Amino acid sequence: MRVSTIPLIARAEEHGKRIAVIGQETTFTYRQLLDISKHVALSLLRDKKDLGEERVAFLTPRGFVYAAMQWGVWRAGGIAVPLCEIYPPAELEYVIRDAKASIVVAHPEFESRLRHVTENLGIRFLRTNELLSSATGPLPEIDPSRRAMILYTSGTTGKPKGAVHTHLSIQAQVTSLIEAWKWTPKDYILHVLPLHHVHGIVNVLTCALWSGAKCEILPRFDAQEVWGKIIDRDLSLFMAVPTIYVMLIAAWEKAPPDRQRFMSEACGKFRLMVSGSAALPVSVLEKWKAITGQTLLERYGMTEIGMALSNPLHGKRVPGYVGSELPGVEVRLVDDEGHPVPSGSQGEIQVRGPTVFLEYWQRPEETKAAFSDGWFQTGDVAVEEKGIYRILGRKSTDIIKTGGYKVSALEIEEVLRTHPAIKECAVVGVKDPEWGERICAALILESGEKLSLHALRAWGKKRLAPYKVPSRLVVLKDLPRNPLGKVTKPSLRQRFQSASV
Ligand code: MLC
Ligand code: AMP
Repeated sequence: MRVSTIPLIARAEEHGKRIAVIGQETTFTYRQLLDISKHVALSLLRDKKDLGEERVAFLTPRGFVYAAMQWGVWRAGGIAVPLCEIYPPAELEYVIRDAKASIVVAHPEFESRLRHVTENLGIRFLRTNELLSSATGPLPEIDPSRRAMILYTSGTTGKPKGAVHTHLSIQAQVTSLIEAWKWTPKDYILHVLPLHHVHGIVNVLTCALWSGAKCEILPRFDAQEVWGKIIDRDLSLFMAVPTIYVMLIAAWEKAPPDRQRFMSEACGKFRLMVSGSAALPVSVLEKWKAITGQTLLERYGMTEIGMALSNPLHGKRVPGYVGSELPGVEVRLVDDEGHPVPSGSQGEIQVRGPTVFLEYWQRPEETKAAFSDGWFQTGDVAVEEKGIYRILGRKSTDIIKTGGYKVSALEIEEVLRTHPAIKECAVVGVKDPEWGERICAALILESGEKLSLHALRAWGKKRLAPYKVPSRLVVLKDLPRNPLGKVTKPSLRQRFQSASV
């Protein structure tokens, strides 16, 4: 009997007995993933035939339950809204409200963070363990052009926006990467990334599950544990952000020589190691190669478009470059007037093709403004020579990439301004060898007030995800401004960089 028209899920039937997900203590086959996600779907549906794109927000530890939840929501006809396990309640509430979720599911570990939000909003609340029990019944047929997932992403205006992907756009992203990087059922990947962003969800988890491969998911990144897995397991693939490679290098450097040799030799079994989500410094690529013998493959992508550019699987990977167009993806560079620039000139990266998202959730104006003649405007600036692209930076100084997370300076400033001691503030991202960029805040305080970095961070962590909270602080009498009164962020950034503040 046909149970699903979502190709990812239909394919899993072929892999029944194979191991799909390895969690902390347990191993799950594709058959178990199919059966348990069906129970999830039926429990979500209750008496309904189809959730009809209702939003189901869920918060689970990273692992099998996450995959079962995501597939369960999809099989019930819902839109999956994965929540971030390190968000404080205020940020969780924003996402649940903005997505207009009708169901919130939490692992018991996270129940206390979500209960009061759902009670206040009158939303149906479920614990993951209530969804895993056996149930039978038919599931709806799902047209793959339907909305599948909303991922929240920061932009140049205010609060994060929900980027909507359909089953088809996710499928296009997955099949493009599988073709480019030659995934097979023999692959075994170690998953160390958060599961509310495209890198962890699509590039690692969904590519693995589409391929019939094995995905071992760690509940959080820990450099020692990852080295342990690299040594113990028969892994073939690894994907991470540059900060993770920096942390793995630091752990290698701290290890005694005997252990270092062991660690290095264990890396010989990988057929591919990928870096992305932020610029990979050439020094990190070189150090990693010296330690492991592996030349990292750097690629470029974004929540709204999936992956767009990649160095080759076979052939020369050029340090400092992000390669060329992935299968099915069209890329062009345009000048400030929107005209394509000749090879060798810099321009904004624009992307077109089936991997591109559908819309910003319930923001038609912002969706319209994000496209130009059908091309998505990334806001990233690059140069192309002989078909190979190099990222030069971003058009906006208000977008910060820290530890691979995209953060809006404006969003942080908005929160900082609610602190009773802060009169005015400006937030910038400053180049940092570990985090790529570090979030730095310049503050003007109300008269007579004092504020230490420690106190600001403790206050900030109650309102913002930890990676959004400034980790450097300076108190000034005035913020640098241009003649129109606008804070000159490049000069502020320069002052932090040269430590003159
Ligand atoms: C955490 N800390 C930071 C920080 N993040 N300090 C400065 N800058 C940051 N960005 C601090 C914490 O506050 C804490 O300090 C200490 O570091 C440890 O925190 P942690 O949460 O335990 O950190 P850790 O788990 O080590 O996190 C590092 C990381 C994580 C690199 C594993 O940032 C991560 O998972 N990044 C991946 C993000 C990602 O997947 N992006 C993909 C987006 S999709 P204290 O003192 O406060 O306790 C995308 C598209 C594409 O970009 O192309 O892929
Ligand atoms: P996000 O919005 O979180 O999906 O982050 C996407 C952004 O990450 C892009 O717009 C780029 O600015 C950045 N990015 C991703 N990959 C790379 C890369 N290889 N080099 C430089 N920047 C990158």
